[in-house]
Amino acid sequence: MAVNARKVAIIGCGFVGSSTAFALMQSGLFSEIVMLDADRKKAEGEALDISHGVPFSQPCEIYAGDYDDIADSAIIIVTAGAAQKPGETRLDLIKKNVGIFKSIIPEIAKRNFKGILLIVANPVDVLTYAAKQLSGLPDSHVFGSGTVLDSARLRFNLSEHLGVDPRSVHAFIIGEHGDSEFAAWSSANVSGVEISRFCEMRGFYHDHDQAKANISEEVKNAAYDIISKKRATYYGIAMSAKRICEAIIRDEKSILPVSSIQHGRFGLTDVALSIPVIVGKDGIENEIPFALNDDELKKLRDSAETLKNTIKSCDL
Ligand code: 6V0
Repeated sequence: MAVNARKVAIIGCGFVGSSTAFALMQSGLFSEIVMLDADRKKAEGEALDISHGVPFSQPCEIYAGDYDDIADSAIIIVTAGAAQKPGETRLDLIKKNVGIFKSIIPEIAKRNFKGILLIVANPVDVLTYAAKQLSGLPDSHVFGSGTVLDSARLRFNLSEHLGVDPRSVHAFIIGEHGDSEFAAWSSANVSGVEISRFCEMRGFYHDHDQAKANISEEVKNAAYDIISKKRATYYGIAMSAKRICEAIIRDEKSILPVSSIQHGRFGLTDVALSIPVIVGKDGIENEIPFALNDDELKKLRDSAETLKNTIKSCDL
């Protein structure tokens, strides 16, 4: 089916799906937003509520639909799934959410969908791998939000620490979106200035390593922290999903740490995880020669191993 470049669909209209629709309505990227949920009334209510913001934004039709309505979307964003409960790890959710994906993804595939499938539900790396297996779409067209949110949290925390615009901070969290993720400090910089040098410029002369460790721990625990305070996280991920849609729809060739199926980079295959890639109208367009030191390479391989073991434990 031909793709309508101005149309996006969101499957799962809970906290994350509806916040994403709200962010996309304001972005002006799309003229049609279709919302689909197992609870049709929920999708209808969210679509109506968000539509009432349109007079303050740009013309956009937002409505609840079914699978026939979404088959020609440029992007289908999948947020359907059980949310993480306090004390539960992302990987605990796997069995429930793989089951949900087995009911959703074949519905998309059988309608000859030609657009991009953006996975947001958790555990996002495992579900990205599952979506690829279940959809039969090209690897470049199936990817997850991965560590785009975690990298935004890292950039934000660093920007607060260093007193600089987060947009000038270039730093990535890579690997699993979850407990085995880590900050790739060896390549982190503030517009070309190495992080430790920037710290010194701000008058922090000691314990750079401790400060970095504290910041990466805060990032890793951010979701747990927010969930313990307000039960769910949704605004940060909504902005992350919007950012990824922008890169695709405007063919920006942006470098983003989305979760992608690996084809041998750093010796990794048969797993989806986040290492920065170029994202544009054709989805994942190119890998980049992202440099890792020995310690980071080991962490990345350990993270991949964790994910592979999880993938093995689900019936895919
Ligand atoms: P929620 O508010 O419970 O919403 C989930 C929605 O999915 C509900 O409205 C359900 O009715 C719907 N749903 C369930 N099964 C189906 C189905 N088969 N078809 C259609 N709709 C269905 O959860 P919330 O929105 O808070 O979270 C959604 C998912 O996003 C969870 O897996 C979270 O863990 C995940 N997140 C991922 C993040 C990331 O960085 N990738 C960040 C935050 C949350």
